[in-house]
Amino acid sequence: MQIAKLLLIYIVSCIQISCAFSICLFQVFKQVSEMEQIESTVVQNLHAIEELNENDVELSPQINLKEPDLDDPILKWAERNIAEDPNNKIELIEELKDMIFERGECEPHRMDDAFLLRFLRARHFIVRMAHRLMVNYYTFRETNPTYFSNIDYSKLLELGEAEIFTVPPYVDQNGRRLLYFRIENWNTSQFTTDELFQAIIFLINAAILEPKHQILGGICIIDVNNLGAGHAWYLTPKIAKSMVAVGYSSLPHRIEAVHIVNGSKLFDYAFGLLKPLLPEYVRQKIIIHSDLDSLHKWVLPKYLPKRYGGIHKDYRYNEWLSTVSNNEDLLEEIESYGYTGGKDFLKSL
Ligand SMILES: *[C@@H]1O[C@H](CO)[C@@H](O)[C@H](O)[C@H]1NC(C)=O
Ligand SMILES: CC(=O)N[C@H]1CO[C@H](CO)[C@@H](O)[C@@H]1O
Repeated sequence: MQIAKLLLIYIVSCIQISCAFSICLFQVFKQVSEMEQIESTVVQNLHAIEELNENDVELSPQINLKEPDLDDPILKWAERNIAEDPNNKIELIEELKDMIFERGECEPHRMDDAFLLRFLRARHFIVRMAHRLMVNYYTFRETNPTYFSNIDYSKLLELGEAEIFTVPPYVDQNGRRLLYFRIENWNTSQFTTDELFQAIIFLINAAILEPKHQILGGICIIDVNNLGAGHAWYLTPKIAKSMVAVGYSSLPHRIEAVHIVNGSKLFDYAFGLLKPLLPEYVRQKIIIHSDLDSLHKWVLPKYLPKRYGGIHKDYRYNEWLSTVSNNEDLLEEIESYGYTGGKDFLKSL
């Protein structure tokens, strides 16, 4: 009986994952087909990162809101990889502004250069696509107010303590911010999916304030250890859609690679079904590691926690947030996102 029940749960969860993924894929396809052409450069991007070595990029837990100096090698990298050209940057920002007014599809809460630049950087300075991203961004905010407002900050802290998401205070060998997601730590009766999204969006919003992060993009490491039917129940089409929105289509950032560790049969099965359908550029960004050596080819052990064969302790994101919370400009920015009380929350850390 017990076995039959388990089997049933297993099958149902497989089906649910498949459904959710298909819908998810449909969304990805819609938004990504266009992305595909330009993102072929991103694939090279992943290889081109050797261009930067650790000597070029300093390690820093702080969020540096200043634009890189003109002689910073990161700007050369930006020119080659995301088409950021100091000679036409201002022009493109103006073009984006004009497009926002002309089309009237969104009403940005701010229109300053620094803000618009985030969208341009996330879309390789293709104005039309940066505009699309901006429309998506505001639509996402409007349709999912629970992800952005009425945040219970004590829950955000608890979630950090539970180490479901982690942002360590170091960056990887290429200067990229790392985000860890450990599914096994998610007790579904402790945190709702809304709370998970609130936390991840808050973290991304803080990270993307940094010009270096806007340029280089981030790295995501997903540990699917003990991924179970209990979690799979929550992977509804709405959640899948939100995952795509957060990961690709509706926030002004780029995820340069998603590393999956600790895969299971359940995960392999769901992913194997869908992999052939994934657009090339998304597929190339998702790397499933069967062992740690494989992960180390992408993220050097020097920039990993001990649990993944690295050298660092497990940090909580609370520690990272408390490091960045002494930055007044950053606090103002957080407030400007509409995070009421966000400033006091960060200050209290
Ligand atoms: C999950 O959270 C609930 C509610 O907070 C708690 O009662 C339960 O013991 C937790 N389960 C585990 C495995 O930690
Ligand atoms: C291959 C891999 O990443 N294995 C890890 C799976 O999860 C456990 C517990 O977190 C680790 O100890 C393993 O190294």
